[in-house]
Amino acid sequence: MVNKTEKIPGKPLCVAGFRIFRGALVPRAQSRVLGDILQVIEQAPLFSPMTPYGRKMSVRMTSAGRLGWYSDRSGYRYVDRHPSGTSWPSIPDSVLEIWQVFLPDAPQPESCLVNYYGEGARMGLHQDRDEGDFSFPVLSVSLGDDALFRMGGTARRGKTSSIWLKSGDVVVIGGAARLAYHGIDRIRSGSSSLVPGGGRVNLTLRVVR
Ligand code: MD3
Ligand code: FE
Repeated sequence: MVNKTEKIPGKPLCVAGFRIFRGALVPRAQSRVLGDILQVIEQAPLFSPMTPYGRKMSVRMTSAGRLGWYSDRSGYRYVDRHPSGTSWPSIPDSVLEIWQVFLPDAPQPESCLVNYYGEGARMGLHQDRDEGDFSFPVLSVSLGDDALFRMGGTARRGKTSSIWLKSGDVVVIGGAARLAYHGIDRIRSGSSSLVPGGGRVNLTLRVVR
């Protein structure tokens, strides 16, 4: 149910190691994965992390797997529990299957971050550097509304370029791109009817160590 055909967008993001597989998940697969993620959210409800600077993030989050990403006044980090005190639900098989197809030689992911973007939610330009090991790629799955994704290089002030990520797109980020600055500028609200109540769900699978 996963098409592993690489479709580089018209205006490619020219950073080595950034690979986008447009429409890798057919609609039936998108529904199955989303259904499994809605069950994760039932067990580990979405919350709005506080940045170390004391601002509430507009993206709501939760996680599956041994470790989940967390942030508060003490900083960004991976923790083994949801803020409620229970351990994170396990990563659904439908999600592990996608990792297996794209990264058959990598170890199993230890974390599946679930990002929910409602109307007006965004994610500022940042690097992902809270993991102990950057040698394995990160895999992202987009579900629901279109998102304007921006990516630069490894320097904060470098040039950036943008592409729209759509429901069913899979992105594999490795090599030089692993430490590139990136963010989500905005969501095209109402562009997809996949997520009940609207919005966008992004899954980010990682080997954390
Ligand atoms: C490029 N999430 O959770 S996923 C994040 O759509 C995050 O929710 C975005 O950035 C989202 O940290 C983007 C695609 C992605 C993930 C990791 C990357 C792109 C990346 C790491 C390095 C460079
Ligand atoms: Fe990120």
